Amino acid sequence: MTPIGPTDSLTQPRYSGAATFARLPRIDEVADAEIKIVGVPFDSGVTYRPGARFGPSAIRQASRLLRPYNPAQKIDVFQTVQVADCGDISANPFNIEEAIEAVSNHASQLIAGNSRLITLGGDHTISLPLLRAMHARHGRIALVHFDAHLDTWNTYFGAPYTHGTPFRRAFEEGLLAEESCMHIGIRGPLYGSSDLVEDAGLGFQVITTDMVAEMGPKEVAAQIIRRVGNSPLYLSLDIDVMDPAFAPGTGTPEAGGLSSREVLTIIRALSGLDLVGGDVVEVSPAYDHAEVTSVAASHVVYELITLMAIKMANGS
Ligand SMILES: [Mn+2]
Repeated sequence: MTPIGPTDSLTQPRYSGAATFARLPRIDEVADAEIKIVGVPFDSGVTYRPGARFGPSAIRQASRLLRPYNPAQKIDVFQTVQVADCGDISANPFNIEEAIEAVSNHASQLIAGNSRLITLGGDHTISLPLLRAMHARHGRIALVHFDAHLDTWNTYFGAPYTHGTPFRRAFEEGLLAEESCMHIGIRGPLYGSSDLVEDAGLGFQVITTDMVAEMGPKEVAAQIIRRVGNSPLYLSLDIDVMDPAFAPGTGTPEAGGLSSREVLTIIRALSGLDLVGGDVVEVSPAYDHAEVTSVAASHVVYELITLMAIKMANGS
């Protein structure tokens, strides 16, 4: 069956109509979708600037400009597999435990068949419940985490579930294929050198922003491919992995980051990996200018969809 693609922007102007991701159909407009997009407007786990609850709607708005054919990957993404927008998960802003429960339950329903899921955040707290859902469906997950920050801290003000702690909890809960996990783009000041020691104890390999600059995006991708192998892969991207010049609209910016081009080049080079899920988090539109950040985020999502479409087109 031919997938139902996005609204044709040559017959209906792309700035009109409902703001689904990339003008794709809603999930209730298709029989089922092989790739599902869902938003989690939640930012009650942030430690500094708030506002990522408005990330999903900003990314969808910026995604109006995406077109169906990806020339870098030579694929008409939305004609290859059915992609649909599943709207937003309702997450309680006043109760983090209840919110993450809702996210994992809803995400589990979305991936119950053979669907792959990409989530628009929201702050980084949401990656924990998303990994819980992925683990329940696929077993231990290889996590490739693009971020300026490790996000493996233990607690903030005694709170275990925050945007700086999701991957410590995921490790403790046994969700991760530790030998396959990586952080990409780490930089900026830490609380102490113990942060890195503790993180290494969880099994992560770190490729810092400086290392990306030295080895180049293609070699970074090659190292990711070697480490992930055939494991089911979850790619979590905090938009602050990009320099504030490319992504000012975020909660905890760090100078000296990756360019959007470097990030997109790395991701494009990952085709062949079994990407079962991903998220793009920490877009905080109130700190954005001219949609710079949400445009970058929408392109990351587009490249993740493309990776999934390529893998599914090749029969898996
Ligand atoms: Mn983060």
